[in-house]
Amino acid sequence: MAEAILEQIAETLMKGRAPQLKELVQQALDQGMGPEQILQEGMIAGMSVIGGKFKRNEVYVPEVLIAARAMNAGMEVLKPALSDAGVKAKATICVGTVKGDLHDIGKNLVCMMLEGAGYEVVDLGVNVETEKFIAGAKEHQAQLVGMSALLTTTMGAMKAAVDGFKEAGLADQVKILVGGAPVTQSFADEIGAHGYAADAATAVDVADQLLNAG
Ligand code: B1M
Repeated sequence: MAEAILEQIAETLMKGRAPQLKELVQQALDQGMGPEQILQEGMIAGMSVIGGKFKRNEVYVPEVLIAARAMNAGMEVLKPALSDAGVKAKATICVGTVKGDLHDIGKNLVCMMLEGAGYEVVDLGVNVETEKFIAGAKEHQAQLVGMSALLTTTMGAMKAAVDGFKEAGLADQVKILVGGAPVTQSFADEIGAHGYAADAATAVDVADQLLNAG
């Protein structure tokens, strides 16, 4: 019985059916199911399937965006129950596109996948200066900061931001994850970022590894 509704929640999320998902989440809560179980075994399970398919090019950006929108709709219903139950996010992550760069589609996708995996995500927006990354990480006590760059010309701003964290003495406390079309693992290593992810689904895996939050 419990398995059936959790499976339905995962399936409905994968299909991106937001209103139906809200109803199912409410139904599961009404049946007395714990909000964490609904989140982990229903919604996050569905989002993980979408993430895996996205990595294997079996689904594309629109499908992920639609599933993420459904996830957000389901979360509206689930959030009050989660906070009543004292369920905490896995960790807090600040994400932004670096200074000089206005591309935000990939960054938004990364935010959605991280949220879908149970992280509290603070979206710092685009054209984010080093100081704003640092202030954001401090204000929200983020354990990880994600930086996105889509232009070869803004990769330097990514290096400057990573250097800024080192200079501020935060490099040991706050892990830095970088990504974006021109960014590579070797560039990430060169600038001293802790992690690199080629796509939004891998960003979740790398965040889990860096934060031991799998
Ligand atoms: Co821009 N643009 N653009 N653009 N644009 C590119 C990036 C470009 C490759 C196009 C081209 O010439 N072929 C080129 C860059 C060339 C280069 O530097 N090598 C380019 C250029 C030159 C420019 C302008 C300079 C053009 C001009 O004005 N002369 C200008 C710059 C503006 C600025 O930022 N200062 C500009 C402007 C724009 C628009 C405003 C028109 C628009 C952006 C709209 C928006 O984002 N709201 C735009 C778009 C849409 C693109 C393309 C077509 C698509 C980018 C995109 O959203 N892809 C792009 C060409 C292309 O990629 N085909 C291009 C989809 C998205 C899901 O993928 O962002 O790569 P992506 O994200 C992926 C991964 O990279 C990864 O995960 C995501 C999902 O799997 N990822 C991360 C991303 N961030 C991550 C962070 C992580 C981990 C993974 O950890 C934190």
